[in-house]
Amino acid sequence: MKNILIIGATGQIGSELTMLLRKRYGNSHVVAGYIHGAEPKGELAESGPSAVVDITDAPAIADAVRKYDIDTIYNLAALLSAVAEARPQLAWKIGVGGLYNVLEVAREHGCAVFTPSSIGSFGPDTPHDGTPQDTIQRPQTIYGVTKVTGELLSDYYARRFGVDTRSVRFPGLISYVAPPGGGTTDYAVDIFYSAVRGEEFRCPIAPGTFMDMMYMPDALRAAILIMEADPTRLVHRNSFNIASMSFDPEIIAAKIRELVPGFRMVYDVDPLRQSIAESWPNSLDDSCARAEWDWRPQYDLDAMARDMVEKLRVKLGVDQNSNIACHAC
Ligand code: AKB
Repeated sequence: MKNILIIGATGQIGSELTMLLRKRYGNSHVVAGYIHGAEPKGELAESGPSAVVDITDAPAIADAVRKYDIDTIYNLAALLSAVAEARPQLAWKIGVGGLYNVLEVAREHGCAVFTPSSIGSFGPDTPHDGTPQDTIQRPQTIYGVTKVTGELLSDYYARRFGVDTRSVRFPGLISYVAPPGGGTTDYAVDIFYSAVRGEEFRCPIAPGTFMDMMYMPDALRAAILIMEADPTRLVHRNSFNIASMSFDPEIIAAKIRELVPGFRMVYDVDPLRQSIAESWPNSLDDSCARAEWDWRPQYDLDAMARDMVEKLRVKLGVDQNSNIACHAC
């Protein structure tokens, strides 16, 4: 990777991945692509180049690729699972039409492409425990349909045109820098904000509903590692199961209570998110990623929860002992 374009650079993953890639490859070599209304701010805006790149606008992608001599594209544009159900046509336009635009530009300009897939690419017929790398993928959400299509289309471009496409299936991502917005797994982020603010958390997912989750530093490492992996070792490309932890709301609430005594959670189950969660795996088998590009997570539930609480206390200006916003600090 010499010059990198990130499409969706101001989102939950993009805002952190852009900064990490700038540290690794040099600020001027990583272009933050964004859409109007989601402009980069602060360090993200000041530390390197940025460009308006709407994934539904193929000429705009090609212009940025030419202007910055791009050889690698991180395609992070997507509507997450719950919002995608409210706007299925837009989800397809961005998830599949957008990916097609990226792949065509990559084919013409010789770029490598990373496009995340998701645990959402699986469905109710998939084995739910230890979900294998290669298994049934019959999702019932438009989000999942776009993700499976994206996996197939990316593999097609690799086989047919030699485009270097690679991907991982992200679990729910837990982070404190930018909010996720619109996913089924968002509760695992929101619960930390409520706990650190000293508020009761209304959980939209029912007890006993397990999903794979991952702390953002591991997800970012995976996205970089897979793109730097030796291609001769890759049996798979689009897309690799990766995993680090799996929990239900009871387990994460109990873990948070160890760090924030007195934390309260009640259930207010959202039928849409609950039905999506039930159709997804409980836990993935990531042995192919481990074997083909040495994937290993660094954060388990305990390490993730400790870091999240610590970082959010600083971000929200909350006193560690009282868990009350401390405006004098
Ligand atoms: C979502 O919940 O939609 C995403 C995902 C697991 O892909 N976080």
